[in-house]
Amino acid sequence: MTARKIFHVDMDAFFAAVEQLRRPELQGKPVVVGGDGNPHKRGVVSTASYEARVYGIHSAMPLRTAFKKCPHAVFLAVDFSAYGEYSRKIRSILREYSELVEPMSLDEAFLDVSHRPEEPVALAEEIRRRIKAETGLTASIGIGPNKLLAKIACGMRKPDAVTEINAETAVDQLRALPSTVLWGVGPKTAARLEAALGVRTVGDLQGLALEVLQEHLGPRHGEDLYHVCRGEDDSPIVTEWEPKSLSRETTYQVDARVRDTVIKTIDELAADVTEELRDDGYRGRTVTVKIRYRDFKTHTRAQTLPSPTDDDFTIRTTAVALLDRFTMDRPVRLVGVRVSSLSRTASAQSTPSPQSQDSGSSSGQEDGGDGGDGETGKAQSVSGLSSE
Ligand code: TTP
Ligand code: MG
Ligand code: MG
Repeated sequence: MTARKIFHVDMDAFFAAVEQLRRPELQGKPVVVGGDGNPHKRGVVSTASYEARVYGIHSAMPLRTAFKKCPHAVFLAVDFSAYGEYSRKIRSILREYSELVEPMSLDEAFLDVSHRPEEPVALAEEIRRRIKAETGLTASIGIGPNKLLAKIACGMRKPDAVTEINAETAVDQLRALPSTVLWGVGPKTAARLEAALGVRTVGDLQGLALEVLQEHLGPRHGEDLYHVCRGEDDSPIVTEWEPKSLSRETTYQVDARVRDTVIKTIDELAADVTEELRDDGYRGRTVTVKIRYRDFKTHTRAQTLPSPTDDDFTIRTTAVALLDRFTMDRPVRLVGVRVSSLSRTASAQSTPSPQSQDSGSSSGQEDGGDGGDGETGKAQSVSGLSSE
């Protein structure tokens, strides 16, 4: 297997950073986000700004404890919808750099950038710059040959940093870290390993024989940890990709002979498909146009875009441009537009079923006519692409 390049992107003090962005007067101040924002009521800290962390406040701490540690901190209620909006923006930026994005939580994702030509640190810096420019928020990125090391690297230096662990030096770079940075070493396992074997660091684990680990943790977990403490991990990026398509087609009442009529239809169908794509929470990468001629011969032409999109203008112009790759030597009976290679945008909540949709109904368009919204009956703007 060729070496992989994996990024782990994690936003800095995410909920608190969004709050500080929305209320600039909170910048530079200790901000604690949790519960309904009342530190005298029950509830725990979701997160604290780095200014509040100085006082020892951290996630999962009771709000009352946080208040004792820093009474002058600003306490705010959790506002998931605001954080979700930023999360979606960030994911769409990440998807511009790779199709292989695995979201882990609202503020965190793995990204496989093995195919990218850029030097990884420079690429990570570019992504951070993009996130900062387009959201106002800072992110930290860990780089590694696998998910495990990318995630550990990300946690090593925060906030606002890029950290790389490479395969050759991983064993050394991990040595001094506490054993809990590893997958499969939660507080309970860590306590057990420390009590039984005096293990505190990853280096301590690296010094143990496979059999010793298996004896204490069981055959499976013991073997996993034997590899994990050496930075070995071959788990794949699990994406949200679904190989489906969305399409619309329309059959003319009277076969179309005029090129501009077909252009107008393609544009309207593309607009409809794009609208549906957005409503269902998808982006598409491949645009296909289908033409059925009067003699029922059916041809398709497709164009794959550099990255998935739900941009109305891009999809419509791509579809219309595909008409140049057909010979318009016969009257056209049916026109279809399909967008495929779909990826889910983070905003999608429900599970729609975007199968190929062919309404089969007729549009009522006629050659040279300017009416006809296609079978959906929606009046889409045509942005000057229709006849004259
Ligand atoms: P984290 O990425 O763990 O933390 P963070 O982004 O606040 O800070 P940093 O990454 O710079 O260390 O979690 C992301 C968000 O998830 C966090 O802003 C709030 C929420 N969260 C909770 O609600 N409860 C928790 O226990 C944790 C850890 C996070
Ligand atoms: Mg974070
Ligand atoms: Mg996180």
